[in-house]
Amino acid sequence: MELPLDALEARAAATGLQGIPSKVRAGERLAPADALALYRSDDLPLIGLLADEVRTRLHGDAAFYNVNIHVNYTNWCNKFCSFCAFQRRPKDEGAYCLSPDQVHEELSRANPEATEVHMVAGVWPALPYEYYLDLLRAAKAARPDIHVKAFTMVEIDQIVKTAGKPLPEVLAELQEAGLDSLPGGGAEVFSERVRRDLYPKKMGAERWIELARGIHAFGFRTNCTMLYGMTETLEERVDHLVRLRKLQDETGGFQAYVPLAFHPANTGLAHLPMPGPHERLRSIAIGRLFLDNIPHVKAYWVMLGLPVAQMALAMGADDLDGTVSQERIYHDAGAGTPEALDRPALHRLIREAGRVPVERDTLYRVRRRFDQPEEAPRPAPERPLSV
Ligand code: V47
Repeated sequence: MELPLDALEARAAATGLQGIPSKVRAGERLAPADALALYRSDDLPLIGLLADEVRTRLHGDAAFYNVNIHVNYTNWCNKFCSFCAFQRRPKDEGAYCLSPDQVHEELSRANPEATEVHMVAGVWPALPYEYYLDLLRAAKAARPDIHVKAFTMVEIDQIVKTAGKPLPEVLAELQEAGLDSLPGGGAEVFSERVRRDLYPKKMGAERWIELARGIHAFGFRTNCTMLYGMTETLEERVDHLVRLRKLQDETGGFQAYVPLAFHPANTGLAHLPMPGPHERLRSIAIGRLFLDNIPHVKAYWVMLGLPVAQMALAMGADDLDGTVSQERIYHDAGAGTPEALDRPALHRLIREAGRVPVERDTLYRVRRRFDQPEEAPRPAPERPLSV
């Protein structure tokens, strides 16, 4: 139900958000100054309500998820980002690098219902180009019908350097070997100031954007992310969103925006607090309101925690990601969420939020819509939930 606009504007006027409800109701694009006002405002109920209006317009009562598997094929990494708990040097304790055969075995044993494997990892320049091609071939050999969503822009940058070939040629060879689409990671926050301070060995915004542009032009879909809650300012968060929206105007290649809350445990920034539930929900809602050209906003439950992910469905998110399993990046950084959720658990989360579970494939084609509630609700996951 849409509330009367004058009531929304009256509330907005009291909390410094005047004019924003009218723009949202009219489907008018928000200005960067509006995004900044939303980030500065404490009025989460109003921001969430506006974002929910946009979500309803786009997706009705549907909340999407997929059945997927995560494979973090190596934690060897030479980027040494201070926000990362996953990275290791090859001789460090806990370092690993899966062979293509091991990936094959892992996927052969994984959930037979999975329609997607999400495969990302650290960057180690000594790994040969053939290794990446063999990983993809191994995934497809184990599961010929699975959609392989793999490699962040940071990995692609390294693969292109290792291959010594132009991007389109590399993409064609990766596609031939089994690559179907790419996830959204590696963007962190586009601020050059934050990059120099916290992840100076990683590529800057210009290169990330150049690669995403080339990948979209080639024909692959990707997602996009923003890692927030480190030392970036609110202005820098807005600048990140502006750049994503601009690129999407140009290419249309982003399917979903996934705001990623910083997890400090076991990282070089362990003294920082994790963004609280209020901030996590606000980031979802602002993403929905500002990124008017990106169809989906994902509440990645592994990172948000289950209660916040569920509430995010009422504040602009239309997607929970998937069943997931074997995820290491967030669990190494202290995420208290379960290792995986099965389909009934995801359905329960979605139904409790008043939405209808819709299983999608990676490209958001609907596989099944579950209008009828399941007969027997399943018990809650055994591990404690993080909030
Ligand atoms: O690239 C790493 C971030 C990303 C931490 O596209 C951290 O569908 C918070 O991109 N705290 C990987 N964030 C995850 C990712 C992702 C996840 C789910 C779905 C999709 C998608 C993409 O996680 C990394 C980095 O930006 N990250 N360490 C940390 N300590």
